[in-house]
Amino acid sequence: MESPGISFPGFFLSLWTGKAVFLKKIFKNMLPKKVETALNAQIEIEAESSQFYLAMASWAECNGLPGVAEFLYAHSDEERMHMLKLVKYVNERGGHAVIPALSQPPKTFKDLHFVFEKLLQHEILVSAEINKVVDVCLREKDYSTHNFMQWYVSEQIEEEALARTIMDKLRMIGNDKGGMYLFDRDIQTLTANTAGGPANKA
Ligand code: OFO
Repeated sequence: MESPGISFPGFFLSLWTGKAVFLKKIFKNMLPKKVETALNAQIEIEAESSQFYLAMASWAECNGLPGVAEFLYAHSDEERMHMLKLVKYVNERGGHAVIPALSQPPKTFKDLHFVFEKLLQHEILVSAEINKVVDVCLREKDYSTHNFMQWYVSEQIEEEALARTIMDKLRMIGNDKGGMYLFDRDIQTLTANTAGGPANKA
């Protein structure tokens, strides 16, 4: 009488098929190469942003603007957190997050208007770069990363809006020294608000 169940070769065949399916699942879930490259480029951009805002913070601190300095130090920390979030995501998905070399940011800035004008321009540029990453995700059909990147899309909308609000305030103040003093004091409220914002809830 034949023993019930699976034969010896059949057993190995099913084992191999199971393994193949398992491996296929793992590779299917791995980061597509083009997405990995795009995310590594974004890691560099976030790191450069952090460095750029750190240079602005240091300049503000050396120029009697402690409130602005505090705001920019916090903003620099946020950008570093954005970079780390990407680093961890790339590695978790089986890619390799590359930690980039950074270029020297400017040491001095003409004035506060110039600082925030640059900050707004930089945020607009970052938003465009994030959209490029989202575009690569869609082309590569990587819906997990597409989903992950939506956090950055929302974050950029908030950051651009904040930079525009600050620019509006500065335009109203013009070169009025008293106004500038109050601005430096009030921006600390913005620091407190952004510190509890979505960037730090991630
Ligand atoms: Fe990374 O959030 Fe702006 O740049």
